[in-house]
Amino acid sequence: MHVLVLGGDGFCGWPTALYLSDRGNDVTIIDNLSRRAIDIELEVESLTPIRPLSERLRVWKETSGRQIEFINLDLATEYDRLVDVLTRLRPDAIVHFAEQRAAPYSMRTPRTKRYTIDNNARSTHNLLAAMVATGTDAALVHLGTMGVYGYGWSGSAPIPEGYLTVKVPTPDGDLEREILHPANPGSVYHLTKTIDQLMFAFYAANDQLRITDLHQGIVWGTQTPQTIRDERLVNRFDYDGDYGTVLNRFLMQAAIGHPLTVHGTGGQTRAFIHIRDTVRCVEIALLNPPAAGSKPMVFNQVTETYRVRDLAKLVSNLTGVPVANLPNPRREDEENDLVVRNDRFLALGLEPTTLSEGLLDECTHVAARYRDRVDLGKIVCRSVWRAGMATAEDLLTELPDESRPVAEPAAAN
Ligand code: NAD
Ligand code: USQ
Repeated sequence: MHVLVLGGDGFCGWPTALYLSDRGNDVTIIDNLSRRAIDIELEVESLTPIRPLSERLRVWKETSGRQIEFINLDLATEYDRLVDVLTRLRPDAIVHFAEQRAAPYSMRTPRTKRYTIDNNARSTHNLLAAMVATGTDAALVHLGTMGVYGYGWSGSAPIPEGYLTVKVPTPDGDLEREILHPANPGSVYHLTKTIDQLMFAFYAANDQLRITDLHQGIVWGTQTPQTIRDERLVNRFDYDGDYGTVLNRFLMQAAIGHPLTVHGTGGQTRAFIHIRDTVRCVEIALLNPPAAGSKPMVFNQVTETYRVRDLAKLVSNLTGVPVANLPNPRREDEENDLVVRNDRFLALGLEPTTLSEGLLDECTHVAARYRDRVDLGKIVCRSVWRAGMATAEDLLTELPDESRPVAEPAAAN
């Protein structure tokens, strides 16, 4: 199969491109390297030393014998070039990771809010319009988010995979309808994913595009069997206050003896998946596309749910690093339940990697190994959701003295 991996230089896209290449597919990465540019803007680097993309691709060819092509293209602004690429390559499948994906970055300033909407909505729409214009009948797999459902909307009722059956009262009795689950985004970034959903529904109905939307939870972990083959293939590991996701941040913090930065009570329950399972799920979705004319197929791409404070406790017990409860810079419920259906992936053969298997390995082999690269000034989240909420400075001064970073990193025990 010829697969285009849009956003193939990113945290999820890079290991997916390698995995699909390793499985015998012809892979072309399309990326505008904007994520690397945002690192420069935020003056932060991945905890793991990621190599330039040309070097990554050269090393992959040396270690696997397989070639991955790269096209530097901005999906949001270079529509005509995208049309040319689709016309020339005639892909069998397209995986779409290419969006600005950090909620805190999307809430940072009016500029980053606008950039996130412009980049994400235009990228997705350009892709759909270009597929129709070029008659590209590829299976399209998009990386969406669990955050489209919101948290706590349905209490302890399980979140279905994308659609909800509702009853509409009429004078002749109730009509049963299946509708997209109501959207309840918690950030401008999450809002873009709810806009994507509507575009997918429209293009699947109007143009018979075959679309799968993966509502993925928070990805943790770093390496896959492919990225671990050579240090120059290492995957990125974001730890900063904007791009670092919660569990990877706790692992990095434990490795340097920084108190674990729990926002608020830590009662927020979220869904998680290991990066190794992300790449497998994408392949499963590619191999099981919906039929032309069907509505977009939605999979909940999650394997476990945890409360943030329970994750912190788990990491703290493993490493001896204390937990610090900071004022929550976000606007979110202090406590929520989250029960998620993920029957589809399990039925199609996914065998999940659980926290209990992978956590110690990540602590010792990744976070501890690269701890000298941490910039302490980048750890606390600086983006706040509304004017008047605790500022970065407030957050920093709230950190109790006894919880400040220690010189000696804690060893995993
Ligand atoms: P990432 O930022 O590491 O990678 C995204 C890649 O897309 C980057 O390499 C970036 O340069 C590229 N890109 C962005 N805009 C582009 C454009 N206009 N044109 C071309 N390339 C562009 O993000 P990630 O963590 O790999 O996430 C990938 C996808 O998965 C995102 O859509 C994200 O919303 C989704 N997702 C991620 C997580 C997670 O925990 N990381 C969880 C759920 C869903
Ligand atoms: N949190 C802390 N301490 C921290 C960092 C985060 O308590 O140091 C809390 C946050 O307040 C939030 C939760 O942990 O309640 C999750 O935050 P996160 O940054 O790990 O995840 P989120 O902002 O939701 O975004 C990430 C990815 C995004 C993806 C989403 C999946 O960046 O691309 O869509 O996870 S989901 O959360 O399921 O919507």
